[in-house]
Amino acid sequence: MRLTRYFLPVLKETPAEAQIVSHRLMLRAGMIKQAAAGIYSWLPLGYKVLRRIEQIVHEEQALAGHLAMLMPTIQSADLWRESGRYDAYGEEMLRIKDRSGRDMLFTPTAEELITDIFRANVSSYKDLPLTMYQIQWKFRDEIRPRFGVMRGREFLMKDGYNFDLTREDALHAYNRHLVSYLRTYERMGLQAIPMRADSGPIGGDDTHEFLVLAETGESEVFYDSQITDLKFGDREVDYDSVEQCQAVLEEFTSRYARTDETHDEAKFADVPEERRRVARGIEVGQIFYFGTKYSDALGATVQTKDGEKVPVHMGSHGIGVSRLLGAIIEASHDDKGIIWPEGVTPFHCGIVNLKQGDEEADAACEALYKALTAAGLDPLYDDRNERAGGKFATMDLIGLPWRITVGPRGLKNGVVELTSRRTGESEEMPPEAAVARIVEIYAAHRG
Ligand code: 5CA
Repeated sequence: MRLTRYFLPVLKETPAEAQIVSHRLMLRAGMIKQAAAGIYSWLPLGYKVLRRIEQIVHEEQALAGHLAMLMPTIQSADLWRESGRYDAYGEEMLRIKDRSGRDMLFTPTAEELITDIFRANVSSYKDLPLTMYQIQWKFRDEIRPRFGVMRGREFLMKDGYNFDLTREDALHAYNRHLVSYLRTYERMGLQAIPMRADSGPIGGDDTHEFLVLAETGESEVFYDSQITDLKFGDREVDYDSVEQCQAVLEEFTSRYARTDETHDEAKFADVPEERRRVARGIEVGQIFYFGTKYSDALGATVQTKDGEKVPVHMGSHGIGVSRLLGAIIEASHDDKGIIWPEGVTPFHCGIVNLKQGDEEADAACEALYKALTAAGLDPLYDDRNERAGGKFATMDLIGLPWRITVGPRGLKNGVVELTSRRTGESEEMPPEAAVARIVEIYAAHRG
């Protein structure tokens, strides 16, 4: 993409309404624009990151054997009356009437609708296990929408639902989701710690939230510092293996890590004092096992081998897709702007032409742009007629992890400069070497 043809409405001033750094930076970098309280338009740069995050979620869900689908945002109230949640959900649910006066609502989550699809189509144990998910907009009429996309009213969520014959099978699905989520967040450059939590309006006994540690997080968290040393890394886990998934769950949940809702001072006191941490975190996902709560209410049963009719065991599993942009920025920025992890960056690298209009500099930038594009990468070429300082400031603000700087002086010696946004370190090298380096870096980040 050439910057002169892009829509990047960066702001020079810090927007007064934004209280936390991710919200400020998303507004300043021209990624989002508020349309109403807690409701945002996604401008091209923000939408690009949102899609990168969605892509990682889709790839990791496919690996775990989960099926992508899509359910409507507007749903009939009838199903929600059947489950008893139409009244129980309270003021957070946005209720709508259609022209014939029928009660409709904007989906805050989708346990009812997916269970209805299941009961209409599945009747035998032979069709289990089954896990389907969607990435779809949700609406929750939060009392205090704030911090930009972190606590929106409209927000994008990945919500997945497992259907299993037995409690054991459903717990395996729970563990499988935990493994898959650990991989998903790490690919986004995040450490998200599973913490024992409270199940709220979704219901059920077993639930873990995934929290990214950040001072601006809305949840207070209590944990054993050893947990931050755990990395999923590139280990191989067979998703069909009950033992392997169970082992990962045990490894990642055996140390004390809880949100304030489930915190237990007495148990926390067992953690050696020097390892006890009280901090804040951003909840980027949650997994639930709730057994037959919805299948009982809606009559979703299957026939067992012996011909007996039993309710299916279910769980649901959510990732805060739009919230993740805020969480990633909270975890990765400096005073100049965003620092995107390679896994989610909107463009793979920036090309800064120090002397637009100089024949050689222009030609070198064009050649770089073509070579990177031919290698399957997506560069952003700052081809504006602006001074170098302004171009650097824009690149630093929007946070592309790598920048190639091209100027007449370097070109005389046959070199351009490759700079890391994270470390600020620069290295001079021939243009072809810079392309090769960037290709190599991203080869390691392909799914
Ligand atoms: N049905 C279940 C799992 S599919 C469910 O709704 N879970 S949830 O309530 O925990 O939401 C899943 C994730 O969505 C949360 O972990 C959080 O990251 C994100 N989320 C929830 N509310 C908001 C909000 N108001 N703004 C942005 N993200 C949100």
